[in-house]
Amino acid sequence: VHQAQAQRPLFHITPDFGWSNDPNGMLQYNGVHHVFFQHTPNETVFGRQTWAHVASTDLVHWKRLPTALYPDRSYDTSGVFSGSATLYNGIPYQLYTGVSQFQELGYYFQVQAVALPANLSDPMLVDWVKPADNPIIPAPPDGATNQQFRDPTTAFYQDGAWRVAVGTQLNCSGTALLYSTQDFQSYTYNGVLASQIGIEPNGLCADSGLGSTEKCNQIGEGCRMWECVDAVHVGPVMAIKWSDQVNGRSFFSRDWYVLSSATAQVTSLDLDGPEGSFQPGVDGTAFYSPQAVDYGLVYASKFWRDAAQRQLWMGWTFETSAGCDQACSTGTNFTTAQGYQGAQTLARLVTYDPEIQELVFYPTEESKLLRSQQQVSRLNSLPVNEEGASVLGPNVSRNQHMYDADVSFALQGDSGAVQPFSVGLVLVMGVNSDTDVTFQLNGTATTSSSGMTNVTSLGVYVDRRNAPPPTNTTYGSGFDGGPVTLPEGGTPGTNLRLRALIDNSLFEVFAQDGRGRVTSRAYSLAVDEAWDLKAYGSFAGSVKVSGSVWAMDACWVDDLMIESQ
Ligand code: DQQ
Repeated sequence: VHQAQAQRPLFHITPDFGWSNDPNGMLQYNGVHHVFFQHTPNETVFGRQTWAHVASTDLVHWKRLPTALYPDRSYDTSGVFSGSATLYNGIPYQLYTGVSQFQELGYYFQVQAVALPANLSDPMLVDWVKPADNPIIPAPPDGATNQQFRDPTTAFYQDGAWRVAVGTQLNCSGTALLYSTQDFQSYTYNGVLASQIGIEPNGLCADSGLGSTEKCNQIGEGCRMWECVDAVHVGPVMAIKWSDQVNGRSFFSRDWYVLSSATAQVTSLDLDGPEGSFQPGVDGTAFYSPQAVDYGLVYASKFWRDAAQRQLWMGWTFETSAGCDQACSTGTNFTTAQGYQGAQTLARLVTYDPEIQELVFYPTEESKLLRSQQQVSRLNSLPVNEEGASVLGPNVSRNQHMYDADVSFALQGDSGAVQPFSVGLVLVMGVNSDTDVTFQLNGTATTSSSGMTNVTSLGVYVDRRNAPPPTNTTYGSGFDGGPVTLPEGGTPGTNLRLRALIDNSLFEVFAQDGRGRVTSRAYSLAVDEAWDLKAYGSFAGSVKVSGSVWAMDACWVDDLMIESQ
């Protein structure tokens, strides 16, 4: 087994073989959760896209199903691109983007189409049909073109009609177009729902809290396209989310969102108003600064609701392996040996946190079902220092590097002192220490004898100094990370909490129950017994660690236990 294959993530959704990207069309139907994703089945680079299909009864154990959508119509012959599911009168409608004429035009000609289940009594929804009146939205409004017109959202009911947003480029700016429909067959253009203009008066780089200007400089100026837009209600707020494509390069960018309050949301869809578009703000406060959905390698994410009306979210986490300077869309020896590209994050629950006026994203409760019987260790007041202390018990099988580490750091120190601190987990990935990965929280704390009482700033950083075979080059220079907002004057005795879901080469790291999140990939030069996970802390005083670490199971199952309806 090639080292690349040995480090394939096993509890995240990946394709058996081939290229994968955006999650599509998620829905729960008759008790079964469905996830589709962009897939080129016959090669490990981006090609003629299909919709791959997996299903689950618990949102974490998945069964592979046959490809759901193929490029087999004149309007989608070059690929079936991203889209979203809506349950309307109990029927799942998959709105998606059909692309064609790639050979002739040199670009993907984009229209919006629909697919429906062939058999509504099949809980697996294996077969899909494309009605004869496709494409349902053949052309964008004036000013936009079929070259940049894609990724319809889940429909939401507002002001007496179903509304669907579609991403485009207008006046060189990323834009979400709004459509209404009464019957899911004919669609009326309503106007601009949201646009980069107005949301980023000072430019995204200035407002993003990206942490470093490095990526902003790479992005530079240039026309923008909003891919994979979403418009969702989360508790009292409405969120507009977009995937920011700059100069045709999706992959240096991130997924961003802005919020509006519930009252502003009604105005936002009052398209006869002077602006005629979404005005971000919370409780009357202008809230222009876009927030990152995840500070790591996540793109083209999507929100959906399950039958219990939970707001859920999942995103594509792409490769940065083996010398690729972006998502390896052209492939390398490494990605060929790996046999696949791209994975999906775990499903995350999305809530609105009024204290910090941000969305919080955290793995669903079901993620705990992946914890195996083997609880690797239960930590209680393990004192740690800058050297770090192993959090893995003595009898741990280290053949597979799949763990869920949920660890709290209690800072001890002088009463009232203001101190910089850093705490974290270090993943020692092999004998070559250059491949270590660090999950780290930094900040400043005012402490008392009872522990931390005030955190003024906090960051999550993943150090992914990558040295994958065969190039032996280092990918990335330091950190992916961003701020974790804690309110001024944190609760006395609050611990810093870090949860690291480690799946061979894929890491999802959460700080303070989802207020901060970073997803990253890294490969080890040597997959061997030297692997370890250590907690460390650097602080004037000391740090005590508590929590638990579990070994994790793989997500793949051959059969789903379906309760008869
Ligand atoms: N990927 C899809 C498009 C989308 C882009 C094609 C985002 O629909 O705009 O695979 O990664």
